[in-house]
Amino acid sequence: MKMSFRWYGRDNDPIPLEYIKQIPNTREVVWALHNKVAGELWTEEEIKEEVAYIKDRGLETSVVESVNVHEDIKLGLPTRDRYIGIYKETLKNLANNGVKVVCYNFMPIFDWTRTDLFHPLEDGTTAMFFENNKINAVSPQELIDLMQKESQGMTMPGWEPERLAKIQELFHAYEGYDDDKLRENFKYFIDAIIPTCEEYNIKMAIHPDDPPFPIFGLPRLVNKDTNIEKLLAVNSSKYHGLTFCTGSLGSDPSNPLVDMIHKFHDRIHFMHVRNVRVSENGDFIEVSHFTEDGTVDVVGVMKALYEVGFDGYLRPDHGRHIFGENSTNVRAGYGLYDRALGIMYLNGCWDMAKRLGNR
Ligand code: CS2
Ligand code: MN
Repeated sequence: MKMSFRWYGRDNDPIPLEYIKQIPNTREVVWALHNKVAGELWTEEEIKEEVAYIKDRGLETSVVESVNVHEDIKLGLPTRDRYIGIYKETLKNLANNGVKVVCYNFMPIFDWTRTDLFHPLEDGTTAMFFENNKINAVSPQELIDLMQKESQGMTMPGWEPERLAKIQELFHAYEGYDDDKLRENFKYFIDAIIPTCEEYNIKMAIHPDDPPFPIFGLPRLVNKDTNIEKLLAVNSSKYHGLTFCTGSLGSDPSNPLVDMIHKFHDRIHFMHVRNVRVSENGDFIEVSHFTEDGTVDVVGVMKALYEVGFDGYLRPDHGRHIFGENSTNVRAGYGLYDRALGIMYLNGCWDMAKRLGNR
């Protein structure tokens, strides 16, 4: 297991790399060129510069999250071939600079969605919250306004204003799309890029839909056991794999996370470990990594990973905002302290699993 920490880049993340280096067992920074919009080429020079900046500070750069997929590819428009060509070029450039794994998603229109980015928890901290009634009461445009207001002007990856400006057109374009149609377009994309991935030794790790149920009736591909099976079956190459996010998948408590790790482990290249607390009515809030704080069996997840011999990358996913962090000084879900505490908990679970062996 290789521990990692997501970082948004210099001038774009209040957390200095020097602090990340102080978190025990953490050698890898999960990075991206966050100024890039979907469909834009990441040039070798830009990649080299970012990689050198991180490496000069003593950290590694094996994982990128995310190279976003252009909407025309998801929609299967004739222009998709051009964007697929650019995507392959970006993958080559990343691989030539030592990148091993790319996390991405295939959700129509919206990336991750929450209704409240700084919701109070009973311990005096705040965390990201998803409330079904609130989602059901707003239009897509109102949701965008709400997310933008909540984030206090910090850009949120996957929520680029350029793309969201066209929200009505996009919804129109997806009319009549169901899961099968989206999966067909996914197959076209993955079949086209896998030869490049194999040749250059760079693995694709698709992130689950977040939340794992439909928003505004849009199709979903990566949300539960049976769908993940179907998704992996579209191309049998190991280079077509998963980011297994326990927070996203765990927001649907019917997902048997431990069993799923045993079932899909040879296709899991990247782990996001996060705990959530799901209420009876399906609302969920992101809590600390401590197992008892939420509904995700974090200890069971770490034990399962040890048992299957997981040697991929792992990061704590979102954390609470604690020790004075708030909407003015951190990116929602991506503060320093709770993710660092999370790492120490995950390190502890892993070490204990190792010590006990497969007992
Ligand atoms: C998610 C996403 O794991 C996360 O932080 O909330 O933002 C994720 O990074 C993307 O969907 C992956 O493409
Ligand atoms: Mn995640």
